[in-house]
Amino acid sequence: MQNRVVMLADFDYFFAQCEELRNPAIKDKPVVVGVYSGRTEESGAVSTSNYIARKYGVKSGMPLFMAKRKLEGTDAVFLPVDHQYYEQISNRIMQILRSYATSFEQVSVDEAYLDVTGQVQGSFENAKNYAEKMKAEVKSRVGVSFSVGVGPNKLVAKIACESQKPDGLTIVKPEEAKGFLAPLPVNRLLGVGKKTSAKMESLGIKTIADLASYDVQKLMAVWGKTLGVYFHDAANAADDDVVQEQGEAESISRIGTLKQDSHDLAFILQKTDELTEDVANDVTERNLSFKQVAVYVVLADLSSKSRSITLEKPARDKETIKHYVKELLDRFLSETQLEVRRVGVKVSDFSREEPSQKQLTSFFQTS
Ligand code: DCP
Ligand code: CA
Ligand code: CA
Repeated sequence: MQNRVVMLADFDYFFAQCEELRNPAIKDKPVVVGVYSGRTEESGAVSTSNYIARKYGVKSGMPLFMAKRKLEGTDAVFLPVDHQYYEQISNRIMQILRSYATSFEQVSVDEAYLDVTGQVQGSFENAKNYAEKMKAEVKSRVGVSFSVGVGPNKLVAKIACESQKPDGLTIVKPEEAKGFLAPLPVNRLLGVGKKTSAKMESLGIKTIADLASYDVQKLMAVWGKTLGVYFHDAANAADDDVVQEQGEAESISRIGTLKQDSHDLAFILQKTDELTEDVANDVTERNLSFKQVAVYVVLADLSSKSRSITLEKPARDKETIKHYVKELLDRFLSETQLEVRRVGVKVSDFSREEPSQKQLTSFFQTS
């Protein structure tokens, strides 16, 4: 297999950093974001906290009353989670990160893998500059910092990223990967939880180096073929899991309101052309092709209608969208006297060249 350059980006103290973003006045104080269960004012758990609060011993998952106790006498700020807002910020960052990668895989609200092999010509020296540029762009455009791990595969990138936070950039070259993992405890590997690491310890396996040199046949005898081989490979820094988008969006759309209600095709097309630009950019960034184009119309009486067309073969360009949007709108306007108030453009029925290899990591995602 070709030498890959894979990155993991993980946003720093994410929910708390989002709160600092909209209220910079709290930046120098301990900030704790929590889920309030609502029973009493005190009950609930810490989602996350900024690094100032962490110095006092606050941790994710800790009961809020305990965090309050640890921060007694400070000017700590406690805030309830606002998932919608964090998702908005996350989407803006993800969109920028996506443009840096050949393939992109968002794994959670604050984490994504990027395959940048082509962009950096397989060079880990180039990858450093590239990651710095990416971090700087997100910082200046969104205002959020994140940590990056760079490695020859997802497994190494992830552990590299965890090793230096916040605002970290850790690069592990292919020839360094095994040595980098060697001294770490086995529970740093995805899929090695409390039970497994206890079992491993009873076999004399504590570090990843212990696991790497353990007889793979014996591992298979204990954990079965799939897991046994996985543990062996992972400990040896081997992972050929590809970076690929999960749960692809079913459609991409934009909607907007006309400056004034209108029945004039040319006037309405000015708006839909603008919307099409955005839709087409998203399509390009996600490396998709679509087979369906639709327009959505809200009329002056506030009734809404949509019209769609299925293409004979997949398309990916802006002009195709514009062409069919015009055709659909033209036909639609001939069927009604009412003026149009809002319009939307949507493409769907996506396809993309995708490797169909079953992912080992999805095996663990439920645990
Ligand atoms: N989260 C949560 N409850 C947890 C752990 C995390 O609600 N027990 C939420 C809040 C975090 C977000 O998920 O901001 C991302 O989790 P991370 O584990 O990446 O932690 P942070 O981003 O907060 O901190 P770090 O800087 O260590 O990545
Ligand atoms: Ca994070
Ligand atoms: Ca994370």
